[in-house]
Amino acid sequence: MALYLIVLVYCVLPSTLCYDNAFEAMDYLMRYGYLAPPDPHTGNLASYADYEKAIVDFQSMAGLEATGVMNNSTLEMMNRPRCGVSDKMGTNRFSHRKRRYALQGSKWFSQNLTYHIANYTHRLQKDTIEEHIHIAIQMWTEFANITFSKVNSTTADIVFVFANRTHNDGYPFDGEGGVLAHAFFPERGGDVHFDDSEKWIVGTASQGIDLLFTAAHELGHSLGLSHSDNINSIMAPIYRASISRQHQLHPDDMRAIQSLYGSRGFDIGTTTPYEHGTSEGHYDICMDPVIDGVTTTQDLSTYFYKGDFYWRFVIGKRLWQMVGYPKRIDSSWNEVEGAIDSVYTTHNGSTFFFKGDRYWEYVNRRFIANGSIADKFVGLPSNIDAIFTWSGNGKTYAIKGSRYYMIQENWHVAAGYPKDMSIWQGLPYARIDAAIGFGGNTRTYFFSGGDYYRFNDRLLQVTFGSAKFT
Ligand SMILES: [Ca+2]
Ligand SMILES: [Ca+2]
Ligand SMILES: [Zn+2]
Ligand SMILES: [Zn+2]
Repeated sequence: MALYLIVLVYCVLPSTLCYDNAFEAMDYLMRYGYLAPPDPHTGNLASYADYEKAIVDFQSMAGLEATGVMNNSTLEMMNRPRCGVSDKMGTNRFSHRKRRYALQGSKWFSQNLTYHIANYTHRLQKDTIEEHIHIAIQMWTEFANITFSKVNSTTADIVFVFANRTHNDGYPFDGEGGVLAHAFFPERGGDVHFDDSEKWIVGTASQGIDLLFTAAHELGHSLGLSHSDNINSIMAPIYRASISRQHQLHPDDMRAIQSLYGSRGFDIGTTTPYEHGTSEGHYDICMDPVIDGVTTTQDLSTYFYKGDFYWRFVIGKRLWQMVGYPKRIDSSWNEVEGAIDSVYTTHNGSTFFFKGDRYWEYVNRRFIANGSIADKFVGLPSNIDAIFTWSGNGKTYAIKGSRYYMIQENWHVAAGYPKDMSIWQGLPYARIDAAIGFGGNTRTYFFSGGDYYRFNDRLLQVTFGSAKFT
C-alpha cells in the first residue's frame, strides 16, 4: 500500500513540486477535511478529480485564486499557523455560495454558560490570561443573547486548557507553529485547548500568536460555529497577524452567532444560515416547554415531542439542542399519525409510540410493527400520559391520570396494578405529561405543564422540584 500511495502522489501532482511538499499537501487536505483519507480496506486514494476539487476548495477557503493547481502560494498558505479544527465540519460547504459563515450543527441549549481556566501558559501572567479570555468571551456575548460566568470547576461547560503535544483527546499538538489551538463543538463539550508550544502574546507585542484572537476564534467553535470562508472573519481557519489585531467580530461572525442564539439589542440582520435540514414548525420548545413525550432512542439521540413536531437533543454536560428543529414527527417516523400521547425506549432499543388505543414500534427510525395497545400491552388502558423505564428496579411504568401501571417482560400489566400516584412523593398529582430516565440512570425526569421534576431513583425523592424546563 505504501508504494501505491507514493506512485499516486507523483501522478496527481505537477512535476515542478518536490515529493515532500506533495505528500505534505495531500496530508493537509485530508487532515482538514478536503480530501477523503485512503480507503482502509483497499488503500485506494481519492481520484485526480477529487484532488483537484480539494485544491479548489482549499484555495477558495484561503482566499487564493481557485485554480485547482498546486502552486507555491497554495503551499505557503498550507504552512501558515492555523486552527486545528477541520474546515469541512457540518455544513454544505463550497457549493457556489456567497462567502460566509458556517454552522457545525449543534448549539448549547442553555444560553447561560460557565467557563473555567484549568491552567496557564508560563509565557504570560495569570491575570493577563484571565483578562484576555474574558475579553474574548465578551466579543461574542456583546452581540449574541448568551452569558458566561467564570467558575472554578472542571465541570464548567467550557474549560480552557494549555497543553503540549499529546494531551489525551486524540488530537496531539505539533510544537511551535502549525496548529495553534482547537476546540470542541457544543455536542462534544465545548472545551478549548491551546498549544502551549506557541509564543503566546497579547497587546502590541510583535512576534508571536495573539491569545485574545485565538481564544475568540476557538470560542466560536465552542458555541457551534464552523470555519468561515470569509477570510476577514474571526472564524477563518488560517491565522493572519493583521486580522488578529482587530479584536472585534466581523459582521459575518455576528450573523453566525445571532443565527444560533439570537441578538442582544443589536441585530445584524437575517440571512438564511446553512445548516442541517430545515425546521418546519414555529414552536420554540424552550419558550413553551409543555411536551407530550420524550425518549432516548437506541442511537442515544434524545427527542422531545409536542403536537405534530419533534426536537432533537443530545445529553452532554448539559442538554443541548440540535439546529434545524422542530420537524414533523411523520417526516421521521412515517407511520405515526400526528401528536402522540407518550413514548419510551426499551432496554433492547425498541421505541414504542402510544396514541389513543394504538402503538407503533421502531428501532431508531426503522419501523418494526404497530397494533392495538389492548392486544400487546394487556391490561394497559388507552390514552396513557407517560411511560418510562425506572432505573430504581429496571421496570417499565405507564402513567394515566392518578394511576400507574407496571409492565412486565411479556408486555402485560403486572398483577396488583394500577396503583395510586401518591406513592411518587413530590410529583404533581395526576398531572404528568412525560417521563424519562437521564443522568447515568440514577434520575428520572417527570415533565408537567412546562416544569420538570427530577426524581432521585436511589433516594426515592424529588431532588429538584418544579424548575423551569429551560
Ligand atoms: Ca502548534
Ligand atoms: Ca404525554
Ligand atoms: Zn477554528
Ligand atoms: Zn486538545
